[in-house]
Amino acid sequence: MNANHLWLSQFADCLPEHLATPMDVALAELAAFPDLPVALRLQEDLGDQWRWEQSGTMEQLTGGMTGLLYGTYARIFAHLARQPMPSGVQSPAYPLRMLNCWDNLSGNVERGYAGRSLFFENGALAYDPARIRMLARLLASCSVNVLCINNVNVIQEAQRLMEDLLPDVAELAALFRPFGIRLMLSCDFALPVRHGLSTADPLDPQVQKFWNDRAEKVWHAVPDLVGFVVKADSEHRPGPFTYGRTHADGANMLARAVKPFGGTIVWRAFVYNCQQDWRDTMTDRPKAAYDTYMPLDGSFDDNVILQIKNGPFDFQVREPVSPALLSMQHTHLAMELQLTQEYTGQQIDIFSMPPMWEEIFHDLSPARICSIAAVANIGRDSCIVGHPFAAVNLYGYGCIAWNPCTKPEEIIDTWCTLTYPSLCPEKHDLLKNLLLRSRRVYEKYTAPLSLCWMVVPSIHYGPSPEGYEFTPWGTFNRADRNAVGVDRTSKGTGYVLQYPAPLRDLYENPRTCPDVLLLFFHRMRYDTILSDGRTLIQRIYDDHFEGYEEVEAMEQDLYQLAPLLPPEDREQVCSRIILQKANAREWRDVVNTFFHRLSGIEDVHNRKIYD
Ligand code: GCW
Repeated sequence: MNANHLWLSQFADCLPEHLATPMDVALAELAAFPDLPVALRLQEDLGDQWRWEQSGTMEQLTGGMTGLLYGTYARIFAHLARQPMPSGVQSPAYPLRMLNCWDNLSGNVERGYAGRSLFFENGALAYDPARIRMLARLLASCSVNVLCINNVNVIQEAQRLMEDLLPDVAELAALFRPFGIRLMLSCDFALPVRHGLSTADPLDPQVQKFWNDRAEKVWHAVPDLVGFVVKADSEHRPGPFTYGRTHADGANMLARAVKPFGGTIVWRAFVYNCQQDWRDTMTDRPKAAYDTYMPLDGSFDDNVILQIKNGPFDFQVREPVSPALLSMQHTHLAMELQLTQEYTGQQIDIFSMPPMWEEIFHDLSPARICSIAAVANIGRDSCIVGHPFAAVNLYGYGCIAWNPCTKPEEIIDTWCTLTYPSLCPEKHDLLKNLLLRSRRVYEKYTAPLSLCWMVVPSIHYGPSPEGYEFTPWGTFNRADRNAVGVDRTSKGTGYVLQYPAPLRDLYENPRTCPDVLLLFFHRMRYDTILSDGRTLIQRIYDDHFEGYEEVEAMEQDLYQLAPLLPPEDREQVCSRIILQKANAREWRDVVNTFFHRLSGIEDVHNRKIYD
């Protein structure tokens, strides 16, 4: 594999193999651009930071070891995209810019749509070092600096990564190190039990000793490991609840074990009752994270980061910001995004995420969190990310992890320029606009008005209006012949009360609640008149029809673009848009028919809805 992939398309195909430091990588990258007269000046204490200065025809980049690397990529990108360099010291918003891989040791990737694991096969580490270097280069070029290599569901012997496979993990870590990328491991809370202890109770001294010893072994093998990611008491994973302990007890026990080595515990807050009785209307899944963690605010150790998904459910097409992210004041918080398109088209349908992230950061001040993480969308497929355009999400994630205020237009524009430099301005804009609107289009044909979870259970692709309705997952729409949605206002489940003002008041009132979030917060009759004068049912019909038509328009745009793309991308893009169109048609007809049958209300435009 060479660099003619993704956004490094104009870079040297390969870097020399034995580069020891990020500065070596920076120099090697610059060597391919002899027109750039950039001198690098190392100032160790600057770390990730860098500063670019010009005097006459000479340029100087000053930075810490990794800062020089990031500054170098910024300089080359600016050169290729013909953009100015920023002045002053550049520093990242978040010191840990994490990518979480959900890779299993079997080689399978949970919710992966880009092929098998880049790291594992058959229960062991198995990779092509050249590919790993390529991945490291891609990640470093967009500032990602932490990689958790294994699935948060630690299954199938994955515990061995902290046992006999540690030397192999160390070898992999060495490949990433020159690119300023450090590894993390997901760990199983019940590991002590696997080693013969009768308990994993975090307050048990034997358990504490077990983890202290384990941490010593792990850091001995990989001295710059960032730490452990933990999914506990979530979707049947073991955790402190089994022993009547809190999540602060569990996280702090691990945090104390890793502290002597400078380690961090990233504790995931994805905790809810996944065995809910659908008859129970009092339990409301989105309330779970806040209810579990707010009482613990302030009781986590300094080296614990609580990692909270961006929304209170689970990476749906649209969700409000998780109230736990907005409310916890005395805990280090990380926000978790999902690049792999589990609910957002599975790298078949085009879904460009930066516009969605901009909305999140509209409600969530970037300073509320101290780190950021994203579930990776990478795998062994030739283009690494499944769909060539899905690369904009990986690249874009790096951009916002460095600066969450980066505009979606800027991210997508630069990505298009770097990836497809030969497009004329007209075609460049065609692609850029297609990507910019892709999320809204997908939302219209799958989940208008935040009508989420009408998806085929387990696989999460394609429509199934009642697929989750009578299941234990807490994901109900409760559609009947008159109305749809769950009342999450103060008169309903009370979820809205978890928000601080003014968001709480905005969402509480259906007249001020943004249309796109209406059915998240409110149960509404089909004949309710919405802000634009249309009824709720008409909006459901219209959005599904429009969504499909907009996919047809995207297809036309792609047929104009396709001949100009590299052959491999052309083939992928053209075959996938056909699948996307079939998917959109299915969503349109299934969901419209479902509501038509239930409500008996006709489409005012008399379009074809099935009986
Ligand atoms: O949405 C669910 C996914 C699971 C995932 C889980 C999580 C890794 O369907 O596949 O497990 O979220 O985030 O832990």
